[in-house]
Amino acid sequence: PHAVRLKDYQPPEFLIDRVDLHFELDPDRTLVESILQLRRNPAATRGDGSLVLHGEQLDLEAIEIDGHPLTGSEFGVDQDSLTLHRIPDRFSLLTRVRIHPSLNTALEGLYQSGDMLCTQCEAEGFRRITYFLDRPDVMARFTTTLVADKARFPVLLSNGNPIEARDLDGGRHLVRWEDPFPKPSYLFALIAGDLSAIEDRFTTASGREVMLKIFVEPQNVDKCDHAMRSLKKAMRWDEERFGREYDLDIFMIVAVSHFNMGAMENKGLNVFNDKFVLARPDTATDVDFDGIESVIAHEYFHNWTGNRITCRDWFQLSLKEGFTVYRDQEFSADVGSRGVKRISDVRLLRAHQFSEDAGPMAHPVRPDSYIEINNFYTATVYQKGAEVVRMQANLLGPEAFRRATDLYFERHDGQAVTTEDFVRCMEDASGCDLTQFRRWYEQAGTPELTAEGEFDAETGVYTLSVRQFTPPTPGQPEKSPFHVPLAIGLLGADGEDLPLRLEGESEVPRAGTRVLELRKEEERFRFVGLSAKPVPSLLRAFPAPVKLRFEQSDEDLMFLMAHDSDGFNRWDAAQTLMQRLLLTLVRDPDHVVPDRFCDAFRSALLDTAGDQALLAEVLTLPTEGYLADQMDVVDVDGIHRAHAVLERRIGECLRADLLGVYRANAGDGSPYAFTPQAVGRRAIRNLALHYLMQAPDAEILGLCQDQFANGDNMTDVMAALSLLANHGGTEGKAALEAFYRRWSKESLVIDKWFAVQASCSREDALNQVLHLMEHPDFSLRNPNRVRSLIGVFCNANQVRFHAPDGGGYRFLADRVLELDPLNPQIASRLLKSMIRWRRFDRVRQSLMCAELHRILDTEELSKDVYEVASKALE
Ligand code: DPP
Ligand code: ZN
Repeated sequence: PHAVRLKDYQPPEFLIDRVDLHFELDPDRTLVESILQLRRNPAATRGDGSLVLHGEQLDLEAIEIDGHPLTGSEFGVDQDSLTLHRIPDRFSLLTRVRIHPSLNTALEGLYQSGDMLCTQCEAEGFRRITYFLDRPDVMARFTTTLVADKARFPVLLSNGNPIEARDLDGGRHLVRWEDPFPKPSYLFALIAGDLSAIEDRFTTASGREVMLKIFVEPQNVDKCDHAMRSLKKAMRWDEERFGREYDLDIFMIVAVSHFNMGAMENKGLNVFNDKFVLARPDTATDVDFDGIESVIAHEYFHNWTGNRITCRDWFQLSLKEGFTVYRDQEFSADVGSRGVKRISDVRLLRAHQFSEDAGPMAHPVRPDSYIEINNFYTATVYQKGAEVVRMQANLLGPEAFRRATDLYFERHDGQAVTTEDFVRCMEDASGCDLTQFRRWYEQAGTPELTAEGEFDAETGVYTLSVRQFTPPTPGQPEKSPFHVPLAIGLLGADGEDLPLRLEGESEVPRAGTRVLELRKEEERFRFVGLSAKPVPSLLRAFPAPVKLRFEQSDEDLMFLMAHDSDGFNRWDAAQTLMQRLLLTLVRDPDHVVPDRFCDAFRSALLDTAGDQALLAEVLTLPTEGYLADQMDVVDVDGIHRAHAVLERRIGECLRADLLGVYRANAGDGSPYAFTPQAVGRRAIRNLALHYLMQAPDAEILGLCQDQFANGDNMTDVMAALSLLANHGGTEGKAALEAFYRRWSKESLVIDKWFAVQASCSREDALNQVLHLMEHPDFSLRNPNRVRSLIGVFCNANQVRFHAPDGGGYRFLADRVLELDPLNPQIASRLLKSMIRWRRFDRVRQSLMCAELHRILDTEELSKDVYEVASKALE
């Protein structure tokens, strides 16, 4: 397999103005007739007179140019292309191919999910449907005609507006769709099935009436209300915040149960993993409700950031994904709790993106090469990409940023562009110089800031020195300094923010946060006019995706935890304190958890003034995985033990207070509501139960069993089930059995049942997982099921996955090799849990290495798995 490089980009030699597709749908054998209107691209250099179209796994039955069938010498076909020799500058190409949806286990192109047929074309799936220039800078107008058996497939959907529907002979029917907007092939979609829909309407700001429909399998029609509410909220928000209106007469969402990704923003016809559509209070948790709201918004927002304006090539993926993630994060912050949203986004970034940046697959937000693009739908492109947009928004300020996005939409509507075009709009609308800032797109790696503070009591000057260093990443041994916005505050002895006046400034600014800009490798900031040594609060609201090293005493951290006006930094101070204590416990198992830690924890717990959801975040320990990232050599068992010791200690020494919090936050009998207040109440209550259950007596166990049996919503039931399963014994077993009996018909709930067992840290976890692979409900063909059992075990059960006998590694490699021929995307995604092998001790290193070699030595690996395994071993 060879790498594709950004520097080799060439504009397409031909453009496609119109596409007419005609499908005769059949799960085993679908006929696809395509008529393309092609013309030479005036902006391209002339090649050798032939044209190569993409196409994979297509049985070609007919081919014509301008109505004339081609002879064998006029074209050539191989595994992944169709070459036309000697072509005119403008012509119409007809091809007729057969494809086989029921055999398509990769879930790319047209495939079967249960009884329906559906498509996934991003990034390069359209070439499995017909011959095409399957690249995002070829934008065409599509008309799609679908013909199928009417009883079996009464609903036939594609992009755009429906323009014709009629019955045909033989029990078949025909539906025709027309999409007036030019689009790249990756945004094509079709759906055929026996589906039910809920409907609603939306009137846009300019008075356009839009029909909204969510299609699901009939048994799920009672689980769509939350998705519809979320959609309408997102549509309104995008009008208000970004001035973006919807542009077709109909907007459709379809829930599919076999899906590689979260969801897909196809024009006018978003196709979703059903996990991000279906929710009822008794089947879905608060986390699920939250995920649905943000993924519905994300895909809807793509209509402008992705569809109307798309990517020139796949190296620009973050142009649409980073920006759209930023937009969905802002949406969630506006409709929910901004502080909690920021914390959970940063938690995710630190857990996944920072570790990606520190591993063998590290790449810039705009990568410069790939072997398989599907491997680059990453935390770096998505989450770090969103941070890079956020930094620009903050550097410009809200008004200039809005002018800049308006300019972007106006200047590039209907085009396929680059991240450079985006940054230029930011500059042109604001006058800011982002020359150095562009390095955030070009250089991989997480910058490490080292800060030092010094107070001179005589002059009243506080000097903050900041150095930046970015460690080498594959292919980038040396880095240039980044342009880093630093939002900081200084607290006085009373806990209030002080005014931050830099040396040389005559005016005294208002007290509060100030944004400094770090551009050099090392800079010094001198704050004057201070009467006593302040307590610094650095990186407020996390202004840049960086790591910070700053020696701050436990006392200062506790002070920040209690007083910082920035909620994010109150949380971060608590996390740093807990992390310090946990790492001390890892190094020294005899270390005693100090009383003052429990006191600080208690006073935070009993502070009823604040937001409960925020409090739950503050009082949640860093995960074992995150602690692992803080060590030079991961001590898997030490971390697990330390984590357990601290959780048990909290449960014991705060028993009465935790019980009080548990009781005080019981529901008031009103029905489930997905509001920030109600979510916060459940979060803090379940966190209290979590600590109490670390060393439960009969009373606590009884509470947990009662919550499991009588909880009226899945958030509470799942919290209790997970605690009981970890507790084990007859109680754990009984709960798991009861849960399965109750929910055996609800596939998304059964995913939770698999996941809870896969994440169980009991010693026999791997055996349990192996046993569950034999369960009649387990299937390697369903990505959600694979992720629930195998993915959760390998990623969320650190101590068992990394068992010193190598059993976890062998298990993962076996699964990767089993999955690769079926679904390479899912196989390679799983394999990523083993690529950071260098961070472990020698024994584990060699065990992981051996498994990676075993994979790499296997014949006929997919490009997906080959790329990950080979880069891991480089
Ligand atoms: N559907 C995926 C997403 O929205 C890829 N575009 O992120
Ligand atoms: Zn997206």
